[in-house]
Amino acid sequence: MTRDLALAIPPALVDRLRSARSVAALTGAGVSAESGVPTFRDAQTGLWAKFDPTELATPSAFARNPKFVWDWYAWRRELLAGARPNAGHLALAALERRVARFHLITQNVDGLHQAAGSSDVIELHGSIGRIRCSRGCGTVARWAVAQGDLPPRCAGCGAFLRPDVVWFEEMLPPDALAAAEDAARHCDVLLVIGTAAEVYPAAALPRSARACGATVVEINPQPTALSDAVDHVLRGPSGVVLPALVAAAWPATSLS
Ligand code: BV8
Ligand code: ZN
Repeated sequence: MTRDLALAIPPALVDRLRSARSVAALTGAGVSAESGVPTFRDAQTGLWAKFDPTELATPSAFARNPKFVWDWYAWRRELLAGARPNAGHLALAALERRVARFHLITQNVDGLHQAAGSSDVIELHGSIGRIRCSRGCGTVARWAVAQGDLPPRCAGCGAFLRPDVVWFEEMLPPDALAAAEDAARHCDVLLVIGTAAEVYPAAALPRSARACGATVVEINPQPTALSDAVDHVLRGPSGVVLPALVAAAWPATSLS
């Protein structure tokens, strides 16, 4: 599979990647699918099957029922507890070691890029591994399984603690968004991996990169809202395509 896939990668793309001084990657839920982490569009299971994630991940859902939303994130954390970085995550960590300037921009809150060895990952939508004060008094901490009434209270001001993620209708962290926009505008190649490209402002990054002259590559087994606005489409699972792409550009690269 990988060998004939390596063949299927356009030589022009391999040359462009190998000669690139600055490479960026934008990832979505699909890059973690092969680690057993359900994507946002995969049907939720169990208690959550009836709920649309985009309705649960909102300030109004938390205001309406803080414990319900807290439990949803606790459930996702349990799912994540057994998840390990897959070959796609590892290939991106190897790519970082191969190019002069590399920026990894993720919409994922699962921390699997960091677990794969990628450094200074730009977390556009926060991390499920952290909690913070819902009133914003400044308290931020590592997630810990909490006893007693849920959600636990902030030691600083007594407000509820919440996951340190960006909910719909909430602004992204300004420094992360600025770093992502800068990386997109100054890269030679942008890899767009495992995202349906429907959530903004993240979904606007590929078009601004292309408008600034970058070669934009979509890696996704399915067509997306972006497919007709990129230079190359590699249709396949990222855990297979990314190792093949890195191996095609740098044959001697160890991916582990
Ligand atoms: C904001 C954290 C200002 C929480 C998340 C412009 C136009 C339209 C709407 C808007 C707009 N600007 C703003 C909006 C509103 C909204 C938005 O974009 N809505 C969408 C739904 C239309 N944006 C916001 O609210 C943002 N904030 O704009 O603030 C504001 C303020 C008030 C009012 C308005 C605006 C905040 C957005 C961030 C929300 N938080 N996550 C949590 O995780 O719990 S978003 C969350 O959903 C993820 O982080 C990710 O961004 C998104 C899921 O998308 P994907 O990652 O693409 O995943 P998905 O499941 O959809 O698709 C998976 C893909 O993988 C598929 O393509 C599949 O084919 C592929 N795949 C599957 N297997 C594999 C694979 N690929 C490769 N390999 C495989 N093996
Ligand atoms: Zn507080």
